[in-house]
Amino acid sequence: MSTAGAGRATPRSAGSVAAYRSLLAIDPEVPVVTLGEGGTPLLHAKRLSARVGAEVWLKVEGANPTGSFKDRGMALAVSKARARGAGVLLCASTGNTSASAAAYAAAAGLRSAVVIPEGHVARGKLAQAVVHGARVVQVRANFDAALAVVRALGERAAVTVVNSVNPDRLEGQKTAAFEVVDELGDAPDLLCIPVGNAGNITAYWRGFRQYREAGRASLVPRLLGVQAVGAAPLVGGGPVPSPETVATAIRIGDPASAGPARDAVGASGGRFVAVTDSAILAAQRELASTEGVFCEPASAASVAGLLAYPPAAGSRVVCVLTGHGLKDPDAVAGEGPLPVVAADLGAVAEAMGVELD
Ligand code: AN7
Repeated sequence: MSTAGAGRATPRSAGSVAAYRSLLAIDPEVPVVTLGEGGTPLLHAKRLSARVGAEVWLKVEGANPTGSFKDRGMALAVSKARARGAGVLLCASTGNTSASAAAYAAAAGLRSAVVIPEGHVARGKLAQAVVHGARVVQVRANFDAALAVVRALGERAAVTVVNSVNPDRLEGQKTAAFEVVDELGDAPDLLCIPVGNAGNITAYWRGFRQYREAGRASLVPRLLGVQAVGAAPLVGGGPVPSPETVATAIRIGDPASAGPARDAVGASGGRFVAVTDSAILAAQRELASTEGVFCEPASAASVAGLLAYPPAAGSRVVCVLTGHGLKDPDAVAGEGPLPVVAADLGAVAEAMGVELD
């Protein structure tokens, strides 16, 4: 799979838009803004595979430049926005979109502003928005209210909204599905993916469909869309006014892409499921300690969903790990105090539990 402009014939650092340009809606003359997004690892999860009796792969989207999958869509959206003469990029965010928008705005020489729910954005993500020079506005409300304000601002002010209500975002995010198929040689049987605003699951579905229609894949996967129990509008059947979950990235009660996501999951023969916060944190810990992959809580929801709803024996499964664990170090505190001893051979050996001979 390496015809020019489709598949990774281009160098990795040229980014996902250049790699798949001929398959994406972007005019040939538009210069690409890139930080080298895409080309992320697809790792065979040996212990998880053995545990569920399937062939499980991890799509490690935390390896993107700002540490989440948002960079794929941001690269395309910011490229097109700059070409159209945009000045200020604006988004509402639970954290990762704001980090990505701020970084790509900086790379493009544009300004950015982000509206976030006060007190519910993980520390690493907030640091990214600040260091990349975004104007950060916190609102005393949740993400859904922040997005409503941003959409209204998009109508009334000279700003370009780069939330996934901007179709260029989902267009760029299709590249993750392309990569999965290019690497596995076909689409998997099942895709497990966390769902917040429901853009990414929609984008994967479009990508898989496009590849099957182009004859690059023989099937499309069933979609397992995973939400947190306290923020599960697509499982419960309606908006959740006060969503709550430790996975702050997906603390969303009224997903903007609910309609297309429902259509995608239905057409795939899949389903939406909800997992508890404790199952999310347990899955995060298990991935980190048995596979060596540290993802943020929202991302671990995909694996928690897989464990709660095991696939058919022997099926091929991809779990999308949407963001890096370092985004949210506070989510893994709560270990109790770690031992502190004198820098002394005997004391350290004893604290480690090893015998000296
Ligand atoms: C790590 O950054 O909505 O279902 O404002 O950061 O496409 O919304 C983040 C979402 C999953 C859910 N995993 O994806 C934002 C934001 C991580 C995320 C999701 C998000 P969508």
